[in-house]
Amino acid sequence: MKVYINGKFYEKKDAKVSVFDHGFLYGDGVFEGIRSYGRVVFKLKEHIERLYESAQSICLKIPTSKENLTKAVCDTLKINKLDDAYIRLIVSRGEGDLGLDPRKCNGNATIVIITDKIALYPEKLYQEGLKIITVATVRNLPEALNPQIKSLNYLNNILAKIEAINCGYEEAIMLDSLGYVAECTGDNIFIVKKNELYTPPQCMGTLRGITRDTILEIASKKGISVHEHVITRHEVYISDECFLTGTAAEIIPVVCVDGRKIGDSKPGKMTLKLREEFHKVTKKEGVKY
Ligand code: PXG
Repeated sequence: MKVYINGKFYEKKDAKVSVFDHGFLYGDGVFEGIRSYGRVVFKLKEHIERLYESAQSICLKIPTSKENLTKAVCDTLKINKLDDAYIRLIVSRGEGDLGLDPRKCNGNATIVIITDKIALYPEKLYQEGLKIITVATVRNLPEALNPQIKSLNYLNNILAKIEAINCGYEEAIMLDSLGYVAECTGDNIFIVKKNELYTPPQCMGTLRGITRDTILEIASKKGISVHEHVITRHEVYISDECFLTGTAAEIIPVVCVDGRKIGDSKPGKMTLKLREEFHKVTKKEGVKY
C-alpha cells in the first residue's frame, strides 16, 4: 500500500511525517473521510469543497488547487489498484516548533492521502441494527470549535466514543449544549415518525455530513417529507425508525436507544429503502478514475 505525502508516494512503512508537525503536536489541521465505489470517488467534489472550507475556517492555506488535490486522490487510488476504498485526506499545518504559533510552520502544510479498505461494522449489525446510548460528553460548542470544521482534533468525539465503549456500546448520541440531539461520534442521526424524516439542523452541534445530504436528496426525490429540525431524546425514543449516516458507516439502522426499543426492534422499512437507494447513487455520483 502506497501513501501520498506532499506529491510523492511512499511505502506504508516509510510513510512518515515530522514529530514537529502541528497536526501531531496539536491536532492542528483538517481532514476528510471519503469512499470510492467501483472506481468512482463518491461526491469527491463535495469532500474537497468541505476540506477547503474547514481549512479556510482555521486559516490554513492548502498549498495546492482543488483540481490538483482531486487528481492526487485519484492517482493514489490508481497506484494502489483499489476499486472500492476508504480514503483519508489530511492537511496539517506542517512542521513548526514546539510553540502554538502557526506562523512557525511557514505555510508548509503537509498533505497526506491514505487509501485502504475498511468495513466499519460487521454485516450482522447492518442486518440486526445498532444499540446506542446518549453520553454525557456534549458536542463542541460552535463558538469554541465549530463541529462544521473537520479538524484533526477529534478528542470531543473520541471521549464520547470511549464513554459508549465503557458502557458496552459501539456508538453514542452526543447532545448539543442546549441538550438537543446533535449527532453521533462519526455519523449524523435521522429518525422516522409517521413516514416523515427528521434530522437535526447543522447550525448547533452537527457536521453537515455528505451522506446526510445524500439521504436528504434521495428523500426529496422520493417525495418523503424531510424536516431539518431540533430533536430531543424523547423524540428519538418514540420514533418509528432511527438510523445513522456517515461515509465510514454508510447507512446503519438503530434499534435501541438508551434502553428504549425503537419501533419493533428491527431495522425499519424506510431505513432499508433509503439504504438501498443510497447504494444505487454511490456508483453514479462522483469522480471516475
Ligand atoms: N458527524 C461527524 C462528527 C463525523 O465525523 C459525520 C458526521 C458524517 O459525515 P459524512 O460526510 O462522512 O457523511 C462524520 C464523518 C469513523 C469516522 O471512523 C467518521 C468521520 C471521520 C473519521 C472517522 O466513523 N467523519
